[in-house]
Amino acid sequence: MSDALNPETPEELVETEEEPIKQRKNGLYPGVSDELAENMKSGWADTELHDLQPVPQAKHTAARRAALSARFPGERLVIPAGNLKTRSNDTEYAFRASVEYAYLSGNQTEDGVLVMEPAGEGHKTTIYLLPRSDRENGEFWLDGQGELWVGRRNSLTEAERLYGVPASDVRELADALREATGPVRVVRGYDAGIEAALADKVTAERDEELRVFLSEARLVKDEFEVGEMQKAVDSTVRGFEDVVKVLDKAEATSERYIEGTFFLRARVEGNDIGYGSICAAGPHATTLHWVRNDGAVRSGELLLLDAGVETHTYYTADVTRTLPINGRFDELQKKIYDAVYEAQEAGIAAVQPGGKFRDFHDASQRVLAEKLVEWGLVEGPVERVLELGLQRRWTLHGTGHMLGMDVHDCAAARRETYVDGTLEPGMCLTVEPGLYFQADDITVPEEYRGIGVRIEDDILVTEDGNRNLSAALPRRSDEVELWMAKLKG
Ligand SMILES: [Mn+2]
Repeated sequence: MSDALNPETPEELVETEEEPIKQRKNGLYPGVSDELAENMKSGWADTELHDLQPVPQAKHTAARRAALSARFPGERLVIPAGNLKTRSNDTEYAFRASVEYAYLSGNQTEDGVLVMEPAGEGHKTTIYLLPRSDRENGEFWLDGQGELWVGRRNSLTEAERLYGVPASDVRELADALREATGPVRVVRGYDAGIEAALADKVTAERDEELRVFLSEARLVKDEFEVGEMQKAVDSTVRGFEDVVKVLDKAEATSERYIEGTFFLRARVEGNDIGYGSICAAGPHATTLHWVRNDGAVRSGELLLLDAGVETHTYYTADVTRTLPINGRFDELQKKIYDAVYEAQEAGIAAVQPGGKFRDFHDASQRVLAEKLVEWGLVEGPVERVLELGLQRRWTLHGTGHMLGMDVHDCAAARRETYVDGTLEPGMCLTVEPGLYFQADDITVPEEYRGIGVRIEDDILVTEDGNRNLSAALPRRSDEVELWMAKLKG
């Protein structure tokens, strides 16, 4: 990429502490000749797009805003997208808009802010964005956020067409918010500038109520969201197939080959991976969030791959398969795998509308506790093990979570609507039991040590039961072997 060291870059564009490029607006750029400055103002075609259609989710975002409006009548609601975060010097981390903002607007642009202002019985919504760069004042090519550097933006008129709400210049928003009167709430944690402008008007308690409402609003997915979830899962299925096809290359290199292979699929078909891929070969499978992915991949061991593609609209899959690297489970691997499979079957069967969220966890844990007692790893009876939670030395984590725009979606929802809540059609969650025998666990026979198995699928609650969105990936041990044999050719 081009930077300050590039000899083509005029010396005066080097960012200094005293005078960051972003602040050098409205002319007077030392070292730029008047002739060049004048020359750069003109000779640019009008590229305004006149035939834009609304984004596909526009009618759904309108319904979501209507629900929010009804919950907070008469109050100004401020939902920021967030700002770029510096990685080093003038490079930034890849930007991901806040889910609250993307959910309500359909837009994902840095520095964007959605404002819902009380009007009549409801609210008037405005999306605040950085408009197209001004060619007259030089910001187009001299400012770090100039379109010449970061690419063409939508004009505010284009944004209105795309998102179905009026659009305004975000640079004027902080002042407007400072001057505004009346009750206001902001989604915190994304935009320090906007929060500072509202500092003496908001309280943490009231802002938290807004955040909780938006988290709970996402518990039940609408039709558009379910379609996006399926897209995310379908791409993820292809990513898993990609990985099986290159296991020999991973054996020749490291887990990184698996990570890179899945990432390629995620970037080509979606926006990104939904979370750091866990590419855990051999004993790494017993580390729940193994994302270093720098270990050896060995024939005869298992690969635990936990990965998900995120769609362009931010919906992510979250799928795990535990695969024999050489294509065949050995006897002990199969025994442990089949136990986890049985636990997952029991868990999936417990995902029912009207049932408790907790039911699938309890169903899976019971099966795993039974197996551990049966294998002599923990003393029965099973009821005692479950009551004391003794199975958890090897089952380690909860059996699943809500899934959507965040991999652990709806995290701010209250206990009574989520963890202690009741399942409803349109909810989407993972069922992911596992068994993990740490390499240094001397309470289990030596041959168990270093084996970790998890199977994770994405389950939609339907009117009459559930649908496994990731059913295209085989789960039963014999079907996994057949599938791998076919892919490896
Ligand atoms: Mn998960």
